Amino acid sequence: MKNKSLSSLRINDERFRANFETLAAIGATPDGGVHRPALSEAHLEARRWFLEHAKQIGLDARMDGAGNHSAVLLCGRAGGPTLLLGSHLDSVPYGGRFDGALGVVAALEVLQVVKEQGISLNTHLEAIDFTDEEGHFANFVGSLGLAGRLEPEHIQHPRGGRDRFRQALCQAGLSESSLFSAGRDPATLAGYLELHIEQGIRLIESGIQIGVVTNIVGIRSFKIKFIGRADHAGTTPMDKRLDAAQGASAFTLASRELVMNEFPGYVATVGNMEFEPGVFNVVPHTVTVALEFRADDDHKLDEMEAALRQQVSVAAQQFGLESETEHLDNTPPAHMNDQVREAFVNVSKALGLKHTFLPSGAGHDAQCMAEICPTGMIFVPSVGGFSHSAKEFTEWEDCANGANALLQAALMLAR
Ligand code: HGY
Ligand code: MN
Ligand code: MN
Repeated sequence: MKNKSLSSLRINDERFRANFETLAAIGATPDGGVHRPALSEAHLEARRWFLEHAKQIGLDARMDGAGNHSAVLLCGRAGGPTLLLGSHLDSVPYGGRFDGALGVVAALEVLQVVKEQGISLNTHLEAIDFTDEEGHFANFVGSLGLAGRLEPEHIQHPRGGRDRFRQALCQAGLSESSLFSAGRDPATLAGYLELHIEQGIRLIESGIQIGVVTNIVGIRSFKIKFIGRADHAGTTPMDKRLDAAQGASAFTLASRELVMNEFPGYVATVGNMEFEPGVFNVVPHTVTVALEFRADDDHKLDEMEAALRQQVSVAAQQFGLESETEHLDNTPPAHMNDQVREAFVNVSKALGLKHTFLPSGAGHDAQCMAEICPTGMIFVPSVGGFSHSAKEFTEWEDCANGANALLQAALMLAR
């Protein structure tokens, strides 16, 4: 096929939508969202769907040692590198149907179009679904594994505990050691492209269809224990308590003030607190706080970490508590590749779609892939900016625009 006719190629919108709906039914919640935490039964079912669908459309379906699921189309020159397209099929608990899933279904659709047209390219194409993008156990375990950047410390303290992680891996046909076998030789990779919903309001408010991502935030996460003493909730006077709940709460409130005043534009979140023993009539002896914070440069992350650690000490001291801080994850910020960005800009123009440049405040597998190959992302508008909730919604026309931009960018970079 000539370059000119390649540029007129489009995805099959009806088929793309039908596949998206089939997938959204797996782990569906009554409010229109999905509940597919990594390696849960619903997630494994979604992944079975991926493999079966890939086989049905004549792609070579595979799983690597980190559990990443791939569908490969050998459309490139013999021995040529592979251009990866994808995202993730896991969701946050009770999340939305678009986050991750859109990019995976779009990647499969792109490969199907290229296959049915019998197009020969310079590089092969591979649709990929990364494992645990949402960090149910360990942030980006699949893409870190593939990038050869997974270190033992990443899986030392999985969220939910190591036993549960090992058990979940085993159920998925994986093991802790297999995770380290997924590394790919960067020389075999032509790049990585990801279509995703914006998860914010910038595109929808400005009426722009495509956001070309410039960079992705770095994310650090910690578990912080405030440790006091269990006491009777009825007989221990307020001033005689070593109440872990007070320290955890003081820290939570202080972290907001700290970030708003000293790190404007950046974010810190206390996403969970576990109380021990966690009953009405006992002063809690321990509260474990789940903290993560984000910034677009490592130096800023260092400064935030130091300031937040200081706040932990202050809050603990205020209530006579001990504290322990355990470092869980550190995903560095990443820049998207200039050439890939340019390709997305050019295809947006050619498709008559308005585009703008946006940084990503959400984390993505693309930030791990950016360490080893030319990587880029595009966003499509999120109605109301909602995400990580069942209210997540993107107009279908925008999903289709994004998939066409992905198709055209893939063709541009792969030929
Ligand atoms: O947490 C994130 O930013 C992403 O959605 N995984
Ligand atoms: Mn997400
Ligand atoms: Mn996502």
